[in-house]
Amino acid sequence: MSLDVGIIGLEMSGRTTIFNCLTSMEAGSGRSRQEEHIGIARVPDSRVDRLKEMFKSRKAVYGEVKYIDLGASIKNAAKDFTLSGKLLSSLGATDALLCVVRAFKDEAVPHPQASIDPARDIEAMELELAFSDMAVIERRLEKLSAQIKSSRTAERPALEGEAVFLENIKAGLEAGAPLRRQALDEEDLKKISGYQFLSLKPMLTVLNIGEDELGQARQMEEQLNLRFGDKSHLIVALAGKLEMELAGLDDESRQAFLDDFQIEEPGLNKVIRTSFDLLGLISFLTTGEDESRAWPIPRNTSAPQAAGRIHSDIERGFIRAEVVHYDDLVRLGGYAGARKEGVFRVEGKNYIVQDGDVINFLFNV
Ligand SMILES: Nc1nc2c(ncn2[C@@H]2O[C@H](COP(=O)(O)OP(=O)(O)OP(=O)(O)O)[C@@H](O)[C@H]2O)c(=O)[nH]1
Ligand SMILES: [Mg+2]
Repeated sequence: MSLDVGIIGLEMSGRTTIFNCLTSMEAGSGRSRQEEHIGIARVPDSRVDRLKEMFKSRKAVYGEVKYIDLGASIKNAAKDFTLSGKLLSSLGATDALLCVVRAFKDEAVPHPQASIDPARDIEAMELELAFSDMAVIERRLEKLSAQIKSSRTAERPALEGEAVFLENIKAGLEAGAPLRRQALDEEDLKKISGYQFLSLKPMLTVLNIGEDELGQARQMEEQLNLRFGDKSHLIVALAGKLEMELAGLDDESRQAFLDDFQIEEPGLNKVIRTSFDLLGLISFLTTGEDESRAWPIPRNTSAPQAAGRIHSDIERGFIRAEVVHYDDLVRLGGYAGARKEGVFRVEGKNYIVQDGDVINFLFNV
């Protein structure tokens, strides 16, 4: 299962630069290139590397995130009907949004608003998402009102109920609350799942900072998170241009570079991991001669459903799961130790898989 993340942001904010770092691609950046790029990033997971070493697997396989750099901005799309249809259908199908906001100073790179002000730009992006959703709601309300007029009495209450509900969430949007921040219960969410609302999607805002701002990065993140963050919107700082240089180095030079700048890990890893967390995903692990591998799943996935990620046959023919947590497996040096300590368990079909479970599924087809 790969996760699809759509990259949005103002023009010349560094979207393509960050897309290139994330996916190790070399899409052309600068001067408003409007084409769409798609690339895959691995979710870094040191547990996979450790398992590969312990069990001498031939390869390591990581979870994946698919990033889509849309090229065009939502704002331009608002002026252009064909562009907006294409953009909205690409964005609507994503699992989450990554919004690039410029913080770096560089006279050579023009800013559409002519000055650098990340808070203003975050607000502007939130507004663009809200406007896009309001337009979708208005179109639906127009249709509903015609339907209500021509409907039979028995059908009317349901249609009227939908209209009231849509009016309510639209009022929320107008008052400045993105849908992800409105109190919607499971039933509400089911009602609107077909609309692919943008302000409902989890969002990661990447503050594209200059390397001279690395010292203040933490503080900038904190301030903006306090003001704009919520449980489905996180703001992280990343030095886009520096990261791009980092991505082009071999492992050894990269480490030297990180040490020089006193950076604990490449900011990209943080971005990839955070996109993953934001979506409420965890990973279970498998290991063997062939491969050690991380399998991303939503929280609260049952053992048979998790098995289904590997192959539908394993889900259908599920018998039981042999489970040992990664931490125990490593601490006790392998399966023999884990069995002796009693931390090697056999779980049935109601077991809810936990992050870091190393699992062997037994099945029958
Ligand atoms: N100094 C500096 N320049 C950067 C940074 N990130 C991007 N740039 C430059 O800013 C310009 C725009 O970057 P892009 O990555 O193309 O931005 P974009 O949002 O994809 O722009 P368009 O798609 O053209 O609207 C390029 O010339 C980049 O080299 C940064 O962190 N620091
Ligand atoms: Mg671009």
